[in-house]
Amino acid sequence: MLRTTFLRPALAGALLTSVALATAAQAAELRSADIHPDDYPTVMAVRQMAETVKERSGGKLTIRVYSGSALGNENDSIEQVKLGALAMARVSSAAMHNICEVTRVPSLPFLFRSKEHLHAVLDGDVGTEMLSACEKAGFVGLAWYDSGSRSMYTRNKPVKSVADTKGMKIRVQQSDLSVAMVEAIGGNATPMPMGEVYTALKTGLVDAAENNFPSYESGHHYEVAKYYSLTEHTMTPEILLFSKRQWDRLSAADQKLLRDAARESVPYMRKLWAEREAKSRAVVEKAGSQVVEVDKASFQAAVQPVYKRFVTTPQMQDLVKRIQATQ
Ligand code: GTR
Repeated sequence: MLRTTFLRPALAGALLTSVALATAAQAAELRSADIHPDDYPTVMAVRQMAETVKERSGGKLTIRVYSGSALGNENDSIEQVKLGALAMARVSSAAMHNICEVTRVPSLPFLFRSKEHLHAVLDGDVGTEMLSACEKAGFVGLAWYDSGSRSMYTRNKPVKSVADTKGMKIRVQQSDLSVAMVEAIGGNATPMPMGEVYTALKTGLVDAAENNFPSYESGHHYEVAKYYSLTEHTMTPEILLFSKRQWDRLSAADQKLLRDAARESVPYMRKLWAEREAKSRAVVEKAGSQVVEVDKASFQAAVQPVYKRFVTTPQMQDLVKRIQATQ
């Protein structure tokens, strides 16, 4: 039985409604959360997956996507997925770092040489192994989605080399690895959810943040931090998670259908992502953001200790080696 007492009243209501509907119509509505708005590639890709699932199941299985943080921030969604109150969540894999340590691997700084290298890894055995690594923690990984490269952006002065980040207050995702990366470049890391970053930058609670072009643009961070420095320090991918509790109640045929539909949404997502990256960059530049070239080698040298500290198990060491050897 689900412990709905853990949930907010609205959420518990939605859950009961969907359970009731499922019983009435002998159909199951799966709910999926995303913090991004409707026109963001992650949301559009899961909606496409939903169409595939609906069509192939003859309407028996449906997925309703709640975008724009309607079900809370990423940590809230992850918690609900773990409890089985929510079927799916598309989150940054960084939001899983402290829950399932293997997910730290694809966030290691300067690990991927290019987008092609990232895709080769995520589409191969290493990607599959990392996707399935969180089952014990309660999460079935359905797909990796693109998130480009994350770069540093600042309010007051452009960052050109690692000397410039010394002493800066820098917002990071809520992950020990992200905190350590910023500390390694001399910054003071301030972890917080994405929804608080705009105000933190605007009020000067932080001097800087880091993200890809689409999130820098869609979160309006460019309005309050106009120097975007191409540090490209990590290529942390997005991950589509399914609740293990709900998964175990599905038939093998439905599980296969969901896995296939998720996998098939990946090429569509990548196409949307490439378009959105270019579009977002154009939007922010038009609005006055300065895109700055940096001394990347200085950042790369500074973050090396992070590998030793966070690549802690034989499995993670093996994954890193295989990633580095992937052509
Ligand atoms: C974005 C990612 C979000 C969120 C955000 C953040 O790139 O798509 O899921 O994790 O970064 O920095 O919090």
